[in-house]
Amino acid sequence: MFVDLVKITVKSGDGGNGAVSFHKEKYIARGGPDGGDGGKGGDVVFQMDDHLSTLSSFRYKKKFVAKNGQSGGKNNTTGRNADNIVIRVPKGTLVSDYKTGKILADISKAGSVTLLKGGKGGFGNAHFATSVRQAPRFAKPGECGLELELQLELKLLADVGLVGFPNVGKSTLISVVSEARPKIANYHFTTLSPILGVVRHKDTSFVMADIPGLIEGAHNGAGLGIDFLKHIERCKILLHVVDVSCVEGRDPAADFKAINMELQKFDEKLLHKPMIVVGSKCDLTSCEDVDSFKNYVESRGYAFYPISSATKKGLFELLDALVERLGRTDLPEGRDYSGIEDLEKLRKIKGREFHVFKSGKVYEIRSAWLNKLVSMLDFSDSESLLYFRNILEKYGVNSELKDLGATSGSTVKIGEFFFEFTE
Ligand SMILES: Nc1nc2c(ncn2[C@@H]2O[C@H](COP(=O)(O)OP(=O)(O)OP(=O)(O)O)[C@@H](O)[C@H]2O)c(=O)[nH]1
Ligand SMILES: [Mg+2]
Repeated sequence: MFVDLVKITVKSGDGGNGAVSFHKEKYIARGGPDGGDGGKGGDVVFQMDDHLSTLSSFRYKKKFVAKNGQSGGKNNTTGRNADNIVIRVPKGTLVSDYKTGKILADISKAGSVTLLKGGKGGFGNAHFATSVRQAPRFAKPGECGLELELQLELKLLADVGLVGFPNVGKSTLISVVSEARPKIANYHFTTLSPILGVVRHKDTSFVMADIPGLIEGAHNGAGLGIDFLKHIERCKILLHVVDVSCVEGRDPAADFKAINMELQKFDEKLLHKPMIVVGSKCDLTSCEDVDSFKNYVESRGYAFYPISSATKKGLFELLDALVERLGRTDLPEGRDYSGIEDLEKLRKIKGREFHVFKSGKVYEIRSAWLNKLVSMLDFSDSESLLYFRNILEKYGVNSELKDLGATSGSTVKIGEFFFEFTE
């Protein structure tokens, strides 16, 4: 089965927590703070893999979680950064945010794209030492990573895309000009999923995509419809194959018009792509029949090539024309995927997220990172307490508590920890 649309979940790693530790050495009574910083959480990275041609591996594995950074240690040892998680996808994969539909990355070039960064490690207590605070007993928790639902969509990246009605000879053509061996048969919808073939001509080569036949109403999902129209979007040139043999009793000009109409209804831009028209199965027809269609097509500004895949007539001229045309055609315009920067902002916001509720007389703060902080602090230590209060002030928790009606002396709960609010 050809899988070209999947939903997966990814999560970048949390940063490691900073450590609270004091230097210990024989004969030195009270050493200074030496708690190291936490390591960075792993990033979520996408990498193009030329050996993959479908997204089928994602039918079974759908969750990708990067590891968390290691906590800091004593003697100012920094925690180890976690390895990144690398997700391999075929060339032409578009990665988008499942919820917003926004495209985040277009994996079309060799190399990798860092989609989600891991959380930074928290500072160890050594970091908080000052001339007046020589023995801080607190450290900072690492930043949280971000979990996100993504949609992966594979859109073929081919130089030339074959379009046309079913049974007009698209697969036969790709089978005689490339090494691709698609199924060929005398019925409609023989080809059920796109197939790529590398065409070598003279001293150059290009990629041709055989796309399943289109029919009227394809833009609304008729036949194999929209599933494959979207692949056409990323081809440099369209090769419109029209059966001119008339053995099925079809009218080539009407067929040509109907397919163009489908392309246009799907996306106006498709019709502005360079298009070359091929009259196929010429071995089954007479020259006069081909001439009238040739005139029709040329009068509309398209180049026309009569061919027969059976006798190979006209193929050399067609390939010459494709190579020449490709030489002066750029790739379809690139996508804007500024979304990656937004994700970094989102990760920062989510990493410091909190919600405040009132239940009875108690004010409750729900927050993953504040829970983490509370579990790390020693509240019998006045400096730690001060640090905690500063954090509540700095990140706006205090003002939200006040908005809900908290006053000095009100009870506030974070996880299993209760404390008194001070304004
Ligand atoms: N005589 C002759 N028959 C051809 C030629 N090209 C293709 N055919 C025949 O036309 C029929 C359909 O060919 P395909 O290549 O499978 O057509 P297709 O356009 O890929 O069809 P779908 O996959 O259904 O969209 C087959 O029986 C081929 O043998 C040709 O140049 N000459
Ligand atoms: Mg076919």
